[in-house]
Amino acid sequence: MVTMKSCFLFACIIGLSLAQDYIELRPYNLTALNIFHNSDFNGNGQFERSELNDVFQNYDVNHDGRIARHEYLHFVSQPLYNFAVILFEDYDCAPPPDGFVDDVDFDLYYKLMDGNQDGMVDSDEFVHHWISVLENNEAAHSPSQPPVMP
Ligand SMILES: [Ca+2]
Ligand SMILES: [Ca+2]
Ligand SMILES: [Ca+2]
Repeated sequence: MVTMKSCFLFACIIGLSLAQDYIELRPYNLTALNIFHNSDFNGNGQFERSELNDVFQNYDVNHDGRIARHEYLHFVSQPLYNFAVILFEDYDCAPPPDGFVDDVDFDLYYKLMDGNQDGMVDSDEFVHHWISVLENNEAAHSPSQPPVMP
């Protein structure tokens, strides 16, 4: 069911990307915190396992409970397309990768974010996770020649 929960994981960034060739994601800690606030739908300061489904539900265009690669990438445009390709491979983490992100992948990915393995992802864990994702994939989301700041 599609609701007005249109805060995709990168909604804030995708919105900008419509008008810009270049997206500045630094400082990463602020970007990560921004993503957290857009993903903590009930605003309780925790990113619950169910909220991972909420984040992705609008990508599931044909409502079969899993996100196909093309469904995910359909929502992403340059300059974040290459980054999104990598992100989808990260999300499709349950072996073997099958080109779909479903609950098995979500379970595993959620455990990956849950640094202290207490079954709940708090804002620190979420931010820590996304900072390393942003750092590790810098080449995919940053142009080789960043614009010169005045
Ligand atoms: Ca929450
Ligand atoms: Ca999968
Ligand atoms: Ca935790």
